[in-house]
Amino acid sequence: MTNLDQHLIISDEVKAALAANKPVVALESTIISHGMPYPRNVETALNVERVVRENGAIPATIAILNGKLIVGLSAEQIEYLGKAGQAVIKTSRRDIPFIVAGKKDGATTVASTMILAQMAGIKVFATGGIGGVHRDAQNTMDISADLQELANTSVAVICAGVKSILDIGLTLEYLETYGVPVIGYKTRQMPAFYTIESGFEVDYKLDSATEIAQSLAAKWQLGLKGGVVIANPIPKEYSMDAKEIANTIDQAIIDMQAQGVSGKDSTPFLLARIAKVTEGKSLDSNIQLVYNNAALGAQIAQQLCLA
Ligand code: PSU
Ligand code: MN
Repeated sequence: MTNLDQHLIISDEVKAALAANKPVVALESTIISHGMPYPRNVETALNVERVVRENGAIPATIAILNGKLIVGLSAEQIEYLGKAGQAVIKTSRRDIPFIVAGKKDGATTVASTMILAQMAGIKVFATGGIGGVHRDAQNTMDISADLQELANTSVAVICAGVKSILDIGLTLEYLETYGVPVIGYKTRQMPAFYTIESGFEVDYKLDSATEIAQSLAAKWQLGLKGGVVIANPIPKEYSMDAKEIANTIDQAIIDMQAQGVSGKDSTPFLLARIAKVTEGKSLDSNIQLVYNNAALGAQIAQQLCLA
């Protein structure tokens, strides 16, 4: 057994798919434990897997359980994580060694899901939103480790853009500095998660999964390592009113500061607060955009197998 093999468990289904060059889509688990309340988180996670299958790929939900890096969770394991919720440790790159050595449970963020996906040989990962440069980062230095992972780890991440709990402009600048391409799927604008438009432009507008897969293949064939952000706007029928969500987010950030919440607790706090204030409307939108990303992820993964 290699050093890695003693820690990494890939489900039989995912292993067989990868060996046969069949499309696989990685899915994260912090969105389950910290991003949504139980039981809708579990229901959503299982539906996301179904959407990936319906679109022709094999889902691989990723987490750390009892210190093992698991790629391809079972439905029971998803239920367990969803029920445990915030009791499970939100695990980014720097947390991984402690969760493994301590045989603990860890919900993987975008950053750590990318790391585990790469270990398993998965190149496409679908989620809701990525972390980024937080508002007021010039004072707090709060910049998600997701961005450094995108700079270094060769996995494509399909998301609905960047939520305006973050500074969207600074997040795009950071990605540019680190050479991370940002593709808009059928759009020239960086979407803002709950809404289709943010006022910021993306680098490239591509209109098909085939073109996106060809660009990914070209990047990695050239040895240009690192991730790619594929920004897929929320479907119009589920998008929220831009003013309403902007006001809600502004107020949520004020509440967060008043309560002294910071660091890795910021994102989960803001997501829960926004869902509460919008009476679940934001949660409905959030769930729908994840399904939309899962479908596109599966299509890109398929095309990448052919590229
Ligand atoms: N954004 C969302 N939903 C989420 C997250 C971000 O809309 O669930 C989670 C993801 O797992 C992401 C993490 O990787 O939060 C970023 O946290 P931080 O900003 O602490 O790096
Ligand atoms: Mn942070």
